[in-house]
Amino acid sequence: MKFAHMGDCHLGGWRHPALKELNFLSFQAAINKCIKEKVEFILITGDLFDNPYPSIETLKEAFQEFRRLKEERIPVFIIAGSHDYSSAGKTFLDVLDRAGFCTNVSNFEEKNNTIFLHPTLYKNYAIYGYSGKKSSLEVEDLEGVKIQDSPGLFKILMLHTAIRDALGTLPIKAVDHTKLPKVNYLALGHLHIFYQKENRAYSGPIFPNNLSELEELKGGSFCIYDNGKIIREEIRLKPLRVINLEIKNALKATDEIISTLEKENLNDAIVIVKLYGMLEKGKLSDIDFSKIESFTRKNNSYVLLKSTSKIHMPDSEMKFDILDSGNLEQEIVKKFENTNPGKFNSFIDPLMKALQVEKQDDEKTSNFEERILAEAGKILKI
Ligand SMILES: [Mn+2]
Repeated sequence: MKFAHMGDCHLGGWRHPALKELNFLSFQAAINKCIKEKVEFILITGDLFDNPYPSIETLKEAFQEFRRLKEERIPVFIIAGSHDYSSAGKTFLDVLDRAGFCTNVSNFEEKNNTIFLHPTLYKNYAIYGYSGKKSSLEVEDLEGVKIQDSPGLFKILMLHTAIRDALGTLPIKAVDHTKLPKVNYLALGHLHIFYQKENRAYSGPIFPNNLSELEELKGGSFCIYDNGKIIREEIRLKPLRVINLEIKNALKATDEIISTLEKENLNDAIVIVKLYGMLEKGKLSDIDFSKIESFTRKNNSYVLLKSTSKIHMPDSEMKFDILDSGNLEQEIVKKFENTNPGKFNSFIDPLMKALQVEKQDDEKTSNFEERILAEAGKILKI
């Protein structure tokens, strides 16, 4: 009895091409491991794709991996997550399902306000699933959920949701796992953590989905269930170097950052430069990031990521370099943040970036709206 459980693959996630690639390579590494371990099947607990309308490029890569699994005769059982399920109920997973590359196991009926799950049977397994929804709407659905019994079979329940036990006191809507139907294995997705207790587990994401996750998790993971044991498989394809540096003088910062980086082995690494502090001299635009980037590139780093959101200007009387319009936006936001401190300020920059995306030529307005809303929702964590 040996199967794999992965989820939150978020294929097509990340704007930066190098990280988008690493996200995919991590998925590929997980598939390689599953083939090598000769698992009987793979469970994917939602968020295979980062959005309900993946790009052609993302689809090509994903199909190629599903094809390898099909050739190896390793079936895939899947549910949609909060990211790959549109509010219109459409999901690209149904295309994969119809093409015979996976089975969407979210099969249920509603009777007197109760969700009743039907199993997908495979060998001596009964696999039940219920997809995640936007805004954690699935949490209410799952209250009182029932399953159609499958006597004598090993029962697996796949959910894309938050369970209270894994969250602690975080004020997020969550399911009480003790009220869920009793099964042999509860395969969870949605929370980007690795959690394992008794017969239930979150696999963790295949690859971290943003900068803070990357720092926290350092890489991706999934699980292999092997005769009652849940084994965590870590996926770390690149080393991570995080530089935290206080900057007071922006005019000297470029050299300071480079001399700090000189002490690190940057070879093939994901390099994160995090700057913080109150600027006493110069302004953010005095830091020459292209010089820093060419330094890291010369030292063969895989990618350079920078975070400057914790750099502050001393007063609101800032001089704007009107000619540099990209910088102007940033300076205005900084000025606003300095005079209006608040916990929502950290959303400004990512929201501005997210709302800059353009509608694609053949994309319907409603799809585009949904994509924008999903992106904004992700940033606002709603
Ligand atoms: Mn996710």
